[in-house]
Amino acid sequence: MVFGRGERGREPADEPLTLKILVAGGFGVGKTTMVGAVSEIRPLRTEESLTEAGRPVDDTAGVEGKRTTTVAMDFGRITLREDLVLYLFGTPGQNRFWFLWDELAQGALGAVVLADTRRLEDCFSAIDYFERRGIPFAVAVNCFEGTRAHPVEVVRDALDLDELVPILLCDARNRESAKDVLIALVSHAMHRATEQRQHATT
Ligand SMILES: Nc1nc2c(ncn2[C@@H]2O[C@H](COP(=O)(O)OP(=O)(O)OP(=O)(O)O)[C@@H](O)[C@H]2O)c(=O)[nH]1
Ligand SMILES: [Mg+2]
Repeated sequence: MVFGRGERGREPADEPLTLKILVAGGFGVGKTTMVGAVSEIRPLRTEESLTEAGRPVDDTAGVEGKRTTTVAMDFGRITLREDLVLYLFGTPGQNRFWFLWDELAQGALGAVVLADTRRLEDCFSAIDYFERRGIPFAVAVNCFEGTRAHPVEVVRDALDLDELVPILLCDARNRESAKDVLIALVSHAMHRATEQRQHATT
């Protein structure tokens, strides 16, 4: 028992690596939907009803069926491999909840920024937030039905994204599709961490 944890009957290698991932993006882009689609535990949600009073600030254009909005966070968990577990934190989409972001972002390995090509500008502030803090992120374009399919490189140009930032088309309601986004993000973040470590030692 090299690491002296034998008395608990578990080798350190038995403990999966747990990583914190944020799911961010503008209002109504599908963050809660994505966390719910991939989570293997019943996701924690903090939804409140959208009200008539909130109509001037809550722009539901494009998601007219939307009845609720996240007021604190979503929480879910997914085991990507037996040795790799992701804890997912969905952010609230509305600007009035920005004050929660710093707390949610603490210790995050990276973030998924969900985008809707009908309202691409809604994800600018999330992208700025992660770029400024050096938090790796991937952009996932949530393909709502009836929206024009834009090639990812067109979206990359429109968002002025670095060529290394992964950008994928997805369906936030679909588990496999959302999982692919998470895998792309984790590989990107790990790759960046390795590069930074190499830079630090040379
Ligand atoms: N057609 C379609 N509808 C979707 C998709 N993803 C989400 N929706 C719907 O779009 C609406 C918004 O989804 P949410 O997951 O609540 O969005 P959100 O980003 O968490 O919203 P806020 O927390 O209020 O910012 C819901 O009515 C979903 O059912 C999608 O891929 N396709
Ligand atoms: Mg939500």
